[in-house]
Order: sequence, then C-alpha cells, then structure tokens
Amino acid sequence: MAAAFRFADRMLAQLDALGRISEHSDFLLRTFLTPEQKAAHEQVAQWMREAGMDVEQDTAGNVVGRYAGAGADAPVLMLGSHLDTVRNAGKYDGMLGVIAPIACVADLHRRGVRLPHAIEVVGFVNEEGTRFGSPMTGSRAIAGTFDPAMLQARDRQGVSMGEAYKAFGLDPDRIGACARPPGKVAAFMELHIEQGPVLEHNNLALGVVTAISGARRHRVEIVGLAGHAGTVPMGQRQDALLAAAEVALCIERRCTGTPTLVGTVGMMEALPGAMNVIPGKAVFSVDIRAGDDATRDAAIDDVLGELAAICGRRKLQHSVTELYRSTATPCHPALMQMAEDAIRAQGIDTMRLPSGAGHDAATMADLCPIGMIFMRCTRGISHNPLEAVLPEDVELATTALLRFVEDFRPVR
Ligand code: HGY
Ligand code: MN
Ligand code: MN
Repeated sequence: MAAAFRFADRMLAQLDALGRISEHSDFLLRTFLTPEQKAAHEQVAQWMREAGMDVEQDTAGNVVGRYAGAGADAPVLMLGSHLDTVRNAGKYDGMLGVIAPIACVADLHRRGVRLPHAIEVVGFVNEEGTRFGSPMTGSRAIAGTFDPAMLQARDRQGVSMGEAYKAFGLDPDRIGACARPPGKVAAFMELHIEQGPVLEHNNLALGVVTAISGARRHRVEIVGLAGHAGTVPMGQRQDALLAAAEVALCIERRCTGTPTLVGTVGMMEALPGAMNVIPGKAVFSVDIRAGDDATRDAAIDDVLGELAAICGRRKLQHSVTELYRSTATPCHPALMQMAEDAIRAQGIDTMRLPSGAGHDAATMADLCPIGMIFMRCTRGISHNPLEAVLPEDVELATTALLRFVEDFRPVR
C-alpha cells in the first residue's frame, strides 16, 4: 500500500517500535541506564546511520547522530529530545523529537543536500528522572552543567546513579567529557508534543514556544511512630501518612488560583506498608513550578512552612531534600521567528505559547540559544498511555522542522 505521507507513516511505525521497548509488558516504562535504554538507543542509532549520520554514544550515554555541513568547521545546529519515559508513559513524549529530526536528515541525505551548518541529533538520557528522581542528566552533561553530586541519588533498590553508570559500562567520572565548548553549538531546537490542550482548543497543529516553566522537585520524609492499628487510640497516634496527606492538600490549596503555578504530589509511600500498622514513616514527592521563579519559590516557602507546622502539631519529625531546580527559561526571539516562518510556510496558522512542562531545551539554554516547536496532542493528554497524535500533524511538524533546518541561520 502506498504511503499516505512523505514522513509520517514511517515515523509512526518507528514510534510504535520504540513504544514496545519497555521494562514492563503491560505498560511503557523505559528508564535511565537500563537494558531497555540500551535497546532503544541501538535502534535509534541504526535509524540515524540509515539517515546518513555518523553515530556515537557520548560519555553520558546520549545517542548522538551527526550530519556534516558543507564546510569543515561549520557551526552546529543541534536537534533532539529524550528517549526515556515516565511510568505508564505515552509513546510520543520525547521520542517524537528524536524521530522527526532523523527523518529530516534522511531527506537531506537522500537529496544529497549539505547545509552551511552541521546537524547533530541527540537522543538524551534521563530527562524525566523516573529512576533516580534527578532529571536532565544527558542534556546537562552536553550543556556542561552536570552536577556530580547527582551520582549519589539512589533508585528504589538502593542503587546509586554512579553505580548504575558503571554497571551500564560507562565511567561516571567522564560524564562531563561530552560537554560542548561554548560557541560550538549555534542553536538547539526541540520538537515536542504540547502535553496540554491549548493547540487543540485553538484548532492548531503546531505552536511556537515562548518560554519553559521553572520547576523544583523535593523529596519529603515524615517520621512518626509505627503502631498497632487495633490498639492505639486515635488521639495518641503519630501517624506519618496523615501528616503527608495534610501537606498534599495544603499544596493543592496554595497552588490553586495563581496563573502558571502548579503543584503535584506524584509519589507517596506509607511505611512499613501493612494494613494493620499505623504508618511510622511517609515518603512523598513535591513538584512545584510556575512561569516565573519568584511565584514558584514563594509557594514552596509557604508549603515548607506548613509542613513544619503540621509535623509540630502532630509531634513528628521531617526532612526535605531538593532533587532538582530549573529556572524559568525564555526561548530565543530569533529562533521563535525562524520556527514561526517555517510553520507558516506550510500554509497553516500558528500561535505562541508557554510550556508548563520541563524540557531538555531549558537545560540546553545554558549552552546556546534555544527554541521549541509544539505539536498538538489529542485532548492534551500526556504522561499517560492515552497520549495520541494525528498523522497529518506529524507530517506538518516534520516538514516545518525540515524547513526550519534548511533556512536556519546562526543567531547573532
Ligand atoms: O516533568 C516534566 O515537565 C517533564 O516531563 N520532564
Ligand atoms: Mn515527560
Ligand atoms: Mn518530554
């Protein structure tokens, strides 16, 4: 059967194939430094080679494809996104932004086109932070901002990131060696599904991102006293989980009603975790983000104050560990304009919108000018296997990205 599209048919088949590389048979989970990461990266490396790129795994574990420019020391236009997933993920978050630039380079290669700039396509590791809590490892390594202290972060089995790097066959002491020298990368552009409802609400396939929200992630431990569920009177308990539940509701109250401010408790564990034991310990995550850092930080200060008050009232101990902090990051105006021109060249309308989600692009802003193109996703659903896209949007996104790549000029 003839392909309906120039790009989308093959791309959707590739995204389906990647969506089948999972740590679980009944849902998509592909985390950092696992055999599934290795399998996905090997598959992407093969597609990069077929597209005419030289491919390597860098010292952080990113898979990097390179398509030389017309001149030897041509500036580099870097494209890409992440290949790791959240738990029970959709198959487009991240992966679309790797498969699309590979399709663009394959088209240039087929036509024998060499541009004034070299192109690098990166499949980043660990943008989500699902395994160790600390995210953005691959893009931080390339941007030169990786913090070796993150190697101490441990997964649920108690394995540290440093130990996992060694078990994967990489040297944790050399992660920073893949950092690009300042000035070498002229720009970074990331295509990503919007993961929200705005484009669909405006009946648009593609949007130009103006800025990326800044997030802070914390791990909170509350310690009370485990006890017998049947014998300890309600007024004499030191129930750690009930304190955690109060804090979660306080986060909801504090983060409701302020534009761009959002707060989420995505993980919560009652320990020791038995039906007839009063939880002596509770461990939970706090993810608070906003369009500007001051709004976000004020909310976090209030929540941490409430946490201390709740634990004081309930005679509990608590500890807070910050796992991650990113600052709200604007996209470069010149790249926004180039992206907008490339989209409009497809004969469609577009809009500019902020990103509430975090992205590798925000990390890359420490290295070079950044831009992002958003593609509509069905009902704005993401971080959920219901994540879905329209083939015609995939086609439009890829032709627009190719136009951006061909028309790209380094920004001054
Ligand atoms: O958390 C985020 O915004 C992204 O999915 N890592
Ligand atoms: Mn995500
Ligand atoms: Mn993503």
